[in-house]
Amino acid sequence: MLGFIAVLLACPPSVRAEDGYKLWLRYAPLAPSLAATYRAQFGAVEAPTETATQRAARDELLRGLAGLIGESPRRGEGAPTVVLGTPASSTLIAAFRDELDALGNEGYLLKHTRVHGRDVLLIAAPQDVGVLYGVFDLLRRLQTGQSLEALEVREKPRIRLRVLDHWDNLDGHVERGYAGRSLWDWQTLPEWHDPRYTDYARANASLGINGTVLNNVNANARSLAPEYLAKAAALADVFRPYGIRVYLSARFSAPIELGGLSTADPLDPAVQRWWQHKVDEIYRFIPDFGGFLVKANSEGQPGPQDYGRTHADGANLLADALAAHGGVVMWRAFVYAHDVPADRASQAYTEFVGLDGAFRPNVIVQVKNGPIDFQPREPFHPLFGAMPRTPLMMEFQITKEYLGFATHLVYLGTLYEEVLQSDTRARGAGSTVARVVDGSLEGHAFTGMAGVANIGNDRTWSGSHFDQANWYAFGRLAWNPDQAARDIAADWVAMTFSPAPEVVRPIVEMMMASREAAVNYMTPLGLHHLMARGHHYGPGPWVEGGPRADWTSVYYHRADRDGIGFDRTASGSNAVAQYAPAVAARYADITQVPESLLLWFHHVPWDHRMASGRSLWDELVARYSQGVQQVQAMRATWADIPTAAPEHQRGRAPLYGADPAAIDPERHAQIAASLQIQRREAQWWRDASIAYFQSLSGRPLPAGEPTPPHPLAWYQAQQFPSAPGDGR
Ligand code: GCW
Repeated sequence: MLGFIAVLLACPPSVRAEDGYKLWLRYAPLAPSLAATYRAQFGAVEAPTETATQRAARDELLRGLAGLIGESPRRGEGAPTVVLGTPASSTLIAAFRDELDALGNEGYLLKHTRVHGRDVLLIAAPQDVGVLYGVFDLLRRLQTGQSLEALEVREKPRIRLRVLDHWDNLDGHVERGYAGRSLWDWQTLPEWHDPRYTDYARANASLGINGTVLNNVNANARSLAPEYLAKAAALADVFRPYGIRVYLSARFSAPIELGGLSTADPLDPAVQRWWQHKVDEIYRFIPDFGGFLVKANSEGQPGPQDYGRTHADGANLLADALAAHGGVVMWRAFVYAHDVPADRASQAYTEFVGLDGAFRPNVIVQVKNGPIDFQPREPFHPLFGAMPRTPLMMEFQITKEYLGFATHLVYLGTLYEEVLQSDTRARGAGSTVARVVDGSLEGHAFTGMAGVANIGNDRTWSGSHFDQANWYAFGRLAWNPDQAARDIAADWVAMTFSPAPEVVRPIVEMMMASREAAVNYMTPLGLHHLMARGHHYGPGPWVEGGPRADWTSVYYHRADRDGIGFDRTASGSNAVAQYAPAVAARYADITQVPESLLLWFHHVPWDHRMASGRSLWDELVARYSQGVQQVQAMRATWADIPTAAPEHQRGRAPLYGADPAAIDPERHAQIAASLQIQRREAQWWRDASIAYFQSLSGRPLPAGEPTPPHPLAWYQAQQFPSAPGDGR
């Protein structure tokens, strides 16, 4: 009986199991020895509490320290005082004004130093928000077990707009969302401020994300109606202390739908007046409103071309209305017209490149990472480097529309890194996409990076534990696009699971190989757009017919008895010519193009000899099988990572130290189940794709390659009318 009571006391029923809600901000107790080291480095905390941002910074620091190293009555004795603030809030910090001035509005300084004989640890910044960012940086150092000796860190973001794009509809459905329903409860706003809104803001601020577009780019004009502006304003109020501005997607035809005008022509004075009044109204609701994101003349959305005007005319209309308020326009370049028979990969470039220099200074053109649509692998978009007089922002997709939804473990840090480190050669070697996006290549101060959010009301936020890493990696790269995907993964694992090397090492290896695994089992060797129609769930390399050719798979793979691949060289669509000559020459040459992009740029005979010595056909089959094997290897790695004893599971004992290589059983089991789903679906992709391509190539499978268990017709007959995230 006594024993039973002891157990009850040790595990109070109110303690929540690990469910992923806390993201990378768990602040779980560190190993006793590490905690003791840090405890000796943190004395009293001196922090201003005048503004909401100051309070957020102080509260986060105290929360983090309490969780990681514990409350200690002895804390403070002989340890440096932690001083938070700006030159305006602290005379001590004012002495560092010169150093701080160089850090801009959002930078910060972390410094262990002596001031007037006092031992201090400074978290200092020109503005309050920098102090908040500095707190998160310092806590990250603790969470990842880094030394604080001789701490001296100066940071400022390399990119100005670091935004999440939510494709959330007013009815709560999230287009291409696999994490439940929209986080925004439009029904209970503006009165009810769900605490999740604050945690969302904290998580974003921990990465330096400073903007959020609340609604889908396939926009409903009603988002701009007063009742929804009041709701958006309530969210803006919650986010403001965390340095996050609210933006809205604007429907180009809103003057007709909301204003009752007969036209949305950007050159019509009545239309111009309507937008000016609308923008003035928005700023009455949201004084620091960020601006508009616009999808126009793309996939059926209205736009300036409906009136014979250009994308620049459309963007400038909105830019002029926003300019006096300091707002911006993020105008998307994701366009491909219905009536243009050209290779879809070439259309955005064709429509935009001639508009270089035609946009107002507060317009930034938002370009997807590749020329088609967030495929498992694409070459970088040819617009990067091709519009030197126009600020271009990057659009990555964080939600995994084409990479296995929320169940497949696919770390996107490596995809983002591959794109950002691609060399456009626009101004000679070293003209990376990162340097286009951070403005350094052409000297632009107006810069941005957007990520299509993978966030919903699922308890894990992102639909799975590992998809949190993609939100995390996006945010870290938006702050500094030259960070290494591997380092970011290591930080995320340490913060999310445990800083024990036995945990970090194998999980980082899994993550680093995971995107290539998905490429292999879905679209190897430069293949693309082979998914099922509409919902995009699962393989559909046979998709043909329907409203438009470039929504089919056969348009992209062009496989027949002789070969496979899209000829984008001079003998084909010549889309390759949109790249700078040095890049174009490499991609156009079948002996130089990387095999990873072979079938993107070339139509290749099945007998073509690959680097491995195999024929293209044999290589294709081998890659599909390799992808499945890679997922199998991830499962084995995961199974080897032990789960924690119950006291660790409840966060009552240090994860690191007592049982260093342990993960709580809840998350371990859920991830194991996801990997099982991924294994099954990778096999399905392999088998269906091989069955289909074999029906065209007519070739036997290489020795040892298992025959797909079903005939092609079986795979083609599979229907998934309820797959999540559909566009509608
Ligand atoms: O990736 C595709 C999606 C659409 C999306 C579109 C876009 C918001 O399938 O659902 O629409 O791109 O980026 O506009």
